Amino acid sequence: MKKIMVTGGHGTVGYAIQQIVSREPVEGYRFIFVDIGDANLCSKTATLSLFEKVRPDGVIHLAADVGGLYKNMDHGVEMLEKNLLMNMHIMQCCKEFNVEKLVSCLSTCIFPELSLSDHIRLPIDETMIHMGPPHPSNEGYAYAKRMLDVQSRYYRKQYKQNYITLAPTNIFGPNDNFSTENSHVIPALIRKCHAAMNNGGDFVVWGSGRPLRQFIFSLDVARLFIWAYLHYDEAEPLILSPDESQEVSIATIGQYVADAFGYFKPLMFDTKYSDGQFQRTVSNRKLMERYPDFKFTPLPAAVKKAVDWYRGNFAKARL
Ligand code: GFB
Repeated sequence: MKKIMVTGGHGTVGYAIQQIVSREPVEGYRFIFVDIGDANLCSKTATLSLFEKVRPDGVIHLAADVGGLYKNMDHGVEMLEKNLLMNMHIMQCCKEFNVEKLVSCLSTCIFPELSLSDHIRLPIDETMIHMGPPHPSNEGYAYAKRMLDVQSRYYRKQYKQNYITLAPTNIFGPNDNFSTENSHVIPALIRKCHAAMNNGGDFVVWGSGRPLRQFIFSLDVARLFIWAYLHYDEAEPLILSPDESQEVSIATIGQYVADAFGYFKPLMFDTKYSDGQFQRTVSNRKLMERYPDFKFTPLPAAVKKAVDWYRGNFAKARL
């Protein structure tokens, strides 16, 4: 039985992988979920000790200092430095312990900002990752993740390591980070709508609601990470996203959250908050070529699942 160590094992995607493999075991593999309680990956010593203890055959590296638009805008230094350190230590330890496969996690927010590059067009694809600067709102995080792509390819080329990278679009789902200030948009809206339902207040969406995003349900991401661990072995990143037709405005996703709660008052918009990047439409053509049978969870149903999880687990939700 081979051991796959999942870093960030109790985060949104780590939790989703736990849900999937507990119901649908992957033959020949055992999953070990670790988090900062097991080792602070910003420390090389702690990371080495973790690898000594677990001795994984494979690694799915999800651990990151991650957050939504407003955390990225206010904490660029930490998002850059902590992610560079964690990624460096994971790459080095995977080589030192002869790990047979490493799957690392990028993000679609790291691709070039359309208005800052003459070399890209929408929909963005995997070939464009370094063809211009990322959006200023999450530059620190984006450059740390871009180095993950570079480092992964260098280890493949120089040391013949089977390291791959996957680039999910905006993820949401059960056991998300629901904090008001640091979370991504959907968990933040879930928390705010829940509060509005309970205290009769307004359900306030930050910004204009006009920006566009493609969202992917965490359990879909989990299935795709497991599939990629077993079947994707290419150097180039692979975007994990529903196709362009599934792109929605922030106002629309806010309405999906309201509908899932049965909140019937009009959404309010607070435009003193930044909208961040307006649009970053990505193509999932390459994923569909590699995995044509994959079915994404329809967005309204996925939002309802996330809302239902929150309502049922409110007391233990990460706030
Ligand atoms: O998920 P999010 O915070 O980050 O979404 P990005 C930001 C968009 O949602 C902006 C609007 O247009 C916000 O104005 N929004 C509305 C809100 N209400 C809220 C709210 O209460 N909280 C938040 N956070 N947003 C992410 C990166 O960028 O892209 C992630 O931060 C990841 O790290 C992801 O890479 C793919 O979508 O702008």
